[in-house]
Amino acid sequence: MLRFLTAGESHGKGMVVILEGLCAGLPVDEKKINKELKRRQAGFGRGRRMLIENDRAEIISGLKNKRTLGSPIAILVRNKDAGIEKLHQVVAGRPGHADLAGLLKYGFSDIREVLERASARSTASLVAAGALCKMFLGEFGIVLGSRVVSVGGETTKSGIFSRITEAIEKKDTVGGIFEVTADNVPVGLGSYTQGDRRLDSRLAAAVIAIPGVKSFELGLGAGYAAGFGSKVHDAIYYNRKKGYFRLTNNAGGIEGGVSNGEKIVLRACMKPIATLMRPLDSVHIKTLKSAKAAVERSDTCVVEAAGVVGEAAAALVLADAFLEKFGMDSLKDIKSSYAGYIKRINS
Ligand code: EPS
Repeated sequence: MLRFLTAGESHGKGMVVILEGLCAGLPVDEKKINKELKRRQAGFGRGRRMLIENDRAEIISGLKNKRTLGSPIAILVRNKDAGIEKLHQVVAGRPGHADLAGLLKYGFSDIREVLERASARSTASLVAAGALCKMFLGEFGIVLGSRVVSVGGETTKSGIFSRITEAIEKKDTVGGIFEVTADNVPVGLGSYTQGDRRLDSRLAAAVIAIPGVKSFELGLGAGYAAGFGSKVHDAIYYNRKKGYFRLTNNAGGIEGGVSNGEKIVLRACMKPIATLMRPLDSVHIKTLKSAKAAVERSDTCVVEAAGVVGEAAAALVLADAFLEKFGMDSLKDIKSSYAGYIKRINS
């Protein structure tokens, strides 16, 4: 239903996204997109690049009078630091980055040609597209949010802060876990009928596609491995006021690949950024002699920003599944289809 493509190099003219398949008639508030872009740039541990950039969305197509036309929506986020042609060569791959594999795969002689596109700057495009999806989902009361669960194994605010400070002082980097939630998702998005239709497989693919994400969990996640079935599954209850309900949500809002009406809760691990100011051993790609990995300006910790990107990834999947269930052409039609469905569910 919903497709998107991103383009752009980290120090090229800008980051681009085309989102196709969003219905006509959706009111679009550009300020909300910029707010999301700003959230992505924030967080303790972000690098100096974020002091240079002030990401703003320029909507190139797909709108008239601040409403979607149902045609592809193109958004440009310009880079202020756009000197790609003048940047120095990179000759020793950073362990953990796409550098070496990308160099060998595409037959380049400069790692710069890999890292410009492999950069997590591409997530600005994703967040811009996700912001539109959040606006669409908001029409139906669906609200997404995120939080940092842990950084470097620390789970308290002060512990997280000191772990990042420690990494800054040691010229190291640190990763962590972020959580994304979606409230008010109706029962019935996604399907158990085919693997690629499952809402959980679609969310997993979207979240794992975020640069640096190494694991994905839904609800209790790996915790399911430790408990008996009688202790981990969410018992079902019913009363006239609430309809069906649960007292627990270990499933994270999805059963059998279908949303079950509970809050969607997913978690993902963001690895420590691969660019180290005290670099690991690597190999010089011209001499093949031992060398220290390239040192580039980078971030110390991006777990908070990754949560914002995770929200965007989840919003794209949920909007897609929503359009699939309720129609995709006009917001008005989707609203009546949704109202009819909710009426049937409630009866
Ligand atoms: C990023 C921009 C990049 C990095 C970071 C994310 O800017 P620069 O490379 O000019 O410092 O700060 O990218 C990476 C962590 C990475 O591994 O590529 C951004 O806009 O989020």
